[in-house]
Amino acid sequence: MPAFGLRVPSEISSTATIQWYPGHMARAMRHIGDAVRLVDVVVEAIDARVPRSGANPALRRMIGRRRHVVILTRSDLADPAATRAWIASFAARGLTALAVNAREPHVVARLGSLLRVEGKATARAMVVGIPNAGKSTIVNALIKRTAAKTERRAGVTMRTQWFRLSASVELMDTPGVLVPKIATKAAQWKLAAVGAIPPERYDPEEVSRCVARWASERGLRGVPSVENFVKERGFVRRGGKVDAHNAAQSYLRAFEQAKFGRVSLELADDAEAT
Ligand SMILES: Nc1nc2c(ncn2[C@@H]2O[C@H](COP(=O)(O)OP(=O)(O)OP(=O)(O)O)[C@@H](O)[C@H]2O)c(=O)[nH]1
Ligand SMILES: [Mg+2]
Repeated sequence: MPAFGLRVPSEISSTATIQWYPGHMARAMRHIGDAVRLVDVVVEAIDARVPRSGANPALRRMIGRRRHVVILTRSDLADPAATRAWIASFAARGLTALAVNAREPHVVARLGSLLRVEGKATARAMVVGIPNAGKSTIVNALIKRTAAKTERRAGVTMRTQWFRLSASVELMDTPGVLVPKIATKAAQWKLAAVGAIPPERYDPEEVSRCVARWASERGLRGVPSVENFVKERGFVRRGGKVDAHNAAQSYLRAFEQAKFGRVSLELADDAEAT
């Protein structure tokens, strides 16, 4: 018990803050800030399931008035109607947005023409975004070989790196960067749920409960409660005790791979603060 018998209310102590801003991100932010002055086009990769909290406002400020193309990645995992509404909403703000499965090179190839700059022998483009958004996958799809390292976890690319896409286009891959402080609880659990934050930075039991509660409030019947998921998957150990941590990790993995259906966690016309 803390001094003077003060107790932290359970609802506060049970919702730990989720933050992640390692040194390499601060460094990357400086490098991106320097390099952005050299580029003609900035490709901003955003997970289509979180177009609001998956965008980094500090990167947006750096992009300024440069040619800016938004790529909504993981459109294969997002709700197609929600993605269409987001593209319209970006267009209304004067931004070109494409929804792609970045793992399909022929789909990403459509982006190639947006990177060329008339009258310039060599156009330079850079791909930016938050961790695990699919930036290196886009780079590989564009240059048609596995040149940039990609993995199913956040924080894989640690340094900026130039690649030659063609005789007329050079492309820079950059490390994923978050803001130093993710402002709201909703943005924190959503970024964890889409894999932008590494698992050691959050409690999977809490994030899985947030996903389940959010889906239930919206009547998304394909997304089970954690309890039902545990029952269906038979997560009961000998002796009847459930390994809640393991079950929560499996729940989040299933959500992340769209096993509960294609779910977008943010809608273009949803006023919900993130
Ligand atoms: N289903 C699906 N998976 C994707 C898509 N784009 C990327 N991925 C996968 O997401 C994971 C992360 O992709 P990366 O390209 O490494 O992401 P990144 O933005 O470069 O990540 P960092 O370098 O860590 O910031 C990889 O396992 C990719 O195969 C997509 O459009 N759909
Ligand atoms: Mg990368």
